[in-house]
Amino acid sequence: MRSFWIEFLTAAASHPFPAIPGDIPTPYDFDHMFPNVPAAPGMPCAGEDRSIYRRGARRWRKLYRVNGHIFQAKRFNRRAFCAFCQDRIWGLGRQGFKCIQCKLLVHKKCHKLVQKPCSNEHVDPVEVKEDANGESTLGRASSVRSRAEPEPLPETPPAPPAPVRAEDLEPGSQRHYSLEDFELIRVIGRGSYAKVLMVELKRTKRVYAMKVIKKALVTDDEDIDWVQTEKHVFETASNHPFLVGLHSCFQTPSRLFFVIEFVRGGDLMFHMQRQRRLPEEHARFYAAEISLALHFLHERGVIYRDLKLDNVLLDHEGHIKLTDYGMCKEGVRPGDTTSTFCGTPNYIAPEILRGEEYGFSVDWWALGVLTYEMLAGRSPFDIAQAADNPDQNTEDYLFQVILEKTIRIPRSLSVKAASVLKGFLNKNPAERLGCGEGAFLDIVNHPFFKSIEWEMLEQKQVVPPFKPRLEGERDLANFPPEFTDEPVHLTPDDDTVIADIDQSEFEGFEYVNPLLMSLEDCV
Ligand code: C58
Repeated sequence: MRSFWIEFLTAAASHPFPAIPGDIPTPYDFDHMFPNVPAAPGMPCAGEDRSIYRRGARRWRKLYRVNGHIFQAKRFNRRAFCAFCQDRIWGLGRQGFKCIQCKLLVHKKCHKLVQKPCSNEHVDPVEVKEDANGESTLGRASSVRSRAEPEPLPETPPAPPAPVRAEDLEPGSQRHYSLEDFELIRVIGRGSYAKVLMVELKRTKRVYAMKVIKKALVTDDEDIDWVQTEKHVFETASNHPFLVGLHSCFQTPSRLFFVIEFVRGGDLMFHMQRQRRLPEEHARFYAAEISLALHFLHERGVIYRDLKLDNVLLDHEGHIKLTDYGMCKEGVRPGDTTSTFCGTPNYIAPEILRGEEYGFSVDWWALGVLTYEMLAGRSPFDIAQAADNPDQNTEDYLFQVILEKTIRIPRSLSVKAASVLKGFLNKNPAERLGCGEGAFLDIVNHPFFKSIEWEMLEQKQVVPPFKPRLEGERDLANFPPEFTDEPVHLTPDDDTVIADIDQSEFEGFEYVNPLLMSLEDCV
């Protein structure tokens, strides 16, 4: 008999969506949203609703339990032999299973036949823990630093290779960047695997976002695949106006760095917190620009899988740009499907929850959730009223609601808006808007989008409905305030951790975007 567990990693919770109508915070009163003191650290304040916090995306991994073993699918680079049939484990993909406790290696096809019980079942049970955010986590999630924890001493940057200047190189060859080239300004975001900083390239004084990933967290084979995917998607995305582009990649012994073009106007979550809900005209504009970005990715075989308010950034004019390609799936052809259980709880499509194979449809579902949030000022699966009942405040309950509850559309919305929401939020992916025969044309031709001039929109020729107020290049007014006191430095490298990292896995990670390089030289 096969059973599987689903392990997941949590991200830091962050700032709340104002829960009370009319209670629109000004940029400066976030610290006073919940003026009372919680009964105990980590407990909610009176009136605090945990369902409204930002939640990070996660990748779940399936764990197969047989005879006390807890197997996880693995790809093996080196010689590995099956403990059951003694044959070599080889081939492409994740051909083998490894027990996370006793490290036993077997073929996927042999794992159910293993007779030998796990030798150290008692040692490392995968138990449910509560992390600092009150979110339940399993196993590996304990390696996730919570925001409440103070960071240790500043990092002395590892000795960089002798700096090479662009002028010293042969024409056509490019230098790589290193941590030394950047001034770290502040922390602007955090996910389950990554921390995102605002940085300045010292030479040009230009500002960038820098996504920092600890190698120790990505040493699993499937995680390394994911780093490659993120880089490929960045390369593709650099050609689209509504997707953030990559400036460069580099590494230190402990970390990987993605230097990303900086988008200054904050994210849609932050803007929604000020607006409460958006006029239909505004929501239509954002939903249409997002549709173009998703369609561009889909045409290139990429499922985005992490559309949410936090990942929709606004540029200085008010156009959108999607960020974070860490959840993307690449190499998907029309009709192809995948089955990884991943995403951010509130936006996960029913087909993923049902454990079905899925394709691009999951992104259109997430666009439905996001558009609903823009128009209604709350999630379609709002379980705010259930926040006091612990049984109804769990992820399982949220998933049950996504799977079963009929979505109620506020009567204040127009017929066309209600229709587009019902279209995207169809629980059957085969019937969902954007997923049928007509696919993208069905979205383009939907009455809700009638006033959109799609070609003009894609060329950024349509004036956005809202222009973020920005004083200067480094104006912080549009940024979520929750990271303001967080120290910006990186923790020092730990030699024992580094010793366990197989650096060959990250060979060739360095990259410089030739287009952005030449732009830089213009200044
Ligand atoms: C924004 N939600 S990738 C902060 N978080 C992030 N911002 C940007 N990229 C990423 N220009 C993130 C996160 C990623 C993965 C882990 C979770 C957080 C970004 C990229 C390019 C700006 C930001 C909110 C925000 C937007 C703009 C400035 C400051 C904060």
